[in-house]
Amino acid sequence: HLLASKLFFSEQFNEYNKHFPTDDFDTVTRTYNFFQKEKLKRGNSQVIDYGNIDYDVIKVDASVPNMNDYHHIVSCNQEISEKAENVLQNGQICLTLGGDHSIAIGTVDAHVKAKKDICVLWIDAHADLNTNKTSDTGNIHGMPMAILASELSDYWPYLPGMDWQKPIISLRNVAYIGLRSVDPYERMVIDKLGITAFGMADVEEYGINLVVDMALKAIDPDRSRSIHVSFDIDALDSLEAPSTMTSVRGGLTLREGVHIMEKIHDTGRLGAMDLVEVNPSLGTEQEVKKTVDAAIHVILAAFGYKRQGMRIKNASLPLQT
Ligand code: 4U7
Ligand code: MN
Ligand code: MN
Ligand code: MN
Repeated sequence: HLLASKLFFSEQFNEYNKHFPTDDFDTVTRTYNFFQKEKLKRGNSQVIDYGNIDYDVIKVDASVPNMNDYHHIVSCNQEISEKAENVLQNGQICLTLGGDHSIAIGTVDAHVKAKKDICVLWIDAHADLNTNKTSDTGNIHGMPMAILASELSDYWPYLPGMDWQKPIISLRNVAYIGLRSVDPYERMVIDKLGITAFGMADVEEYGINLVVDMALKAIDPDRSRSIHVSFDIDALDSLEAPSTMTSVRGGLTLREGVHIMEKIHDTGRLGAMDLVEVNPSLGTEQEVKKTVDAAIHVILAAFGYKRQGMRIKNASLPLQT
């Protein structure tokens, strides 16, 4: 069972990221590096680090109303899409670390281009379904699902510099888990289009195991699609993952997050995963460590690490010699 993953930390590409000291990113990168080398290998995974995303900011004169850091995000995502598609075309599972959730525009775009038939599991406190017209903040990390959705293409203005991206995923192939902070227009879209959406009340009612089963049944009924998991760390409770910008209390436990990803791994069809919104400039050092550690546990589960202990193939207990 050979896995390769792409790891990059999309750094400093939007307004608030710009103010972060690079050191903070180094801490996270080092931690992730530790996990990938030491731990993923124990799970028999081959790990390739494709490095960070580098990009030149595009030169389009036009800007789009109520879309913050538009030029950065467009340029960065074009680069992400190309790189991620390459990884996927090589038959590897593409893991993308962020950073702002807008990077999912590029990774989902790449996944659709590489595999055609995909489904998306969006694990998040938020629906990220705003357009520039409905967003209260203008923050593009609250918009990626709306940019990607074919059903919402008429609700966007022309997006300069985004011609490489077509709205390509039908919201019928998208399911949410973890929702607990949904804006009024987002609620309207979810209801009108009948999007599969499991909020925290559903996790309470059914339990996480059944919720994952129901979500997958809705978006991948024939068990044939390549699965894209976009995991926003703020899906986890604030106590589990404090170092993130838009933390909401009453979220998933780390155990529930890990359980979701163990089940996704067991499908054998994880195609790509984003782990986003980890923000090491927020909180105390201890809170940053806790958040990164939670992210690592979630990723490890996705790549086959088992809490009950890993099975060693064809091994016997070493004798004393
Ligand atoms: B995240 C918000 F208004 N909905 O659009 C918005 F509440 O990627 C939050 O899920 C978006 O963390 C959160 O700005 C984006 C807000
Ligand atoms: Mn979120
Ligand atoms: Mn998000
Ligand atoms: Mn956020």
